[in-house]
Amino acid sequence: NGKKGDKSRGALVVLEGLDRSGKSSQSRRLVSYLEGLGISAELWRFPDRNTSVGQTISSYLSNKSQLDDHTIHLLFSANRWEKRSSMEDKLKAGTTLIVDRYSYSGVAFSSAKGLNIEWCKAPEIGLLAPDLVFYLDLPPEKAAERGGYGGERYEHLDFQRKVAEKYHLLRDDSWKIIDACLPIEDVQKQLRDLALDCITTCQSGKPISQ
Ligand code: T5A
Ligand code: NA
Repeated sequence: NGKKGDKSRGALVVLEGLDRSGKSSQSRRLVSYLEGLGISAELWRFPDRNTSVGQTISSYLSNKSQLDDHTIHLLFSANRWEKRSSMEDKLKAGTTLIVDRYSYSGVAFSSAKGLNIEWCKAPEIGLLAPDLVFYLDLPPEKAAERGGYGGERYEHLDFQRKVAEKYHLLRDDSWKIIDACLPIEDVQKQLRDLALDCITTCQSGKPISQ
């Protein structure tokens, strides 16, 4: 770090929250905003449904297939592991990654089904640690009203309530809790300044951690 000729690295910024909390809307806007400032930024999302693991996950989420709870948990994790080295390469090359869901989703959703939370965390160990996590905080009842749930496996109010409880156990120093009840543009304004601060910190030599 800090060696002459080293390119400053990008930031790993994650958006988390219940289904319909606005993660995809906000991630897209944030990437456009950063690009507009001339900052190299890319939008990533998990599950990444394009890989073969991702297609298995997608089929499970749309109720086209059944899998044991442990098995699907490990597939969600594998879907992050298969992207780990390309994420690291991007960050080292100076690109900021705005990631729509990450390990916190993995642990919150599976433990909400009743799986042991420590067991759920284990396969995430060694993945890249986010520099910043935006938790889009929205009461489950409000989320359910938004555009209606589309019928994927986890889109039920009682289950989303359990997921919200699990998310609250996972909160750490990298988290910023954002009031996701606000209008889209107001939420976006808050994300922008916090993301820029984080990018500056990463550029000035904060190491990538696991
Ligand atoms: N999952 C995921 C696991 O179980 N384990 C894992 O490891 C991972 C990674 C699929 C499912 O997989 C689970 C979690 C999920 O159940 P997904 O493909 O990311 O995950 O699907 P969803 O999270 O369900 O994506 P959604 O599209 O439903 O939610 P978003 O992205 O949070 O919300 P968004 O931006 O699409 O907005 C939803 C609606 O609300 C409106 C939007 O216009 C849209 O209609 N909206 C607002 N309305 C009013 N005010 C605002 N501020 C608004 N922001 C957005
Ligand atoms: Na989404």
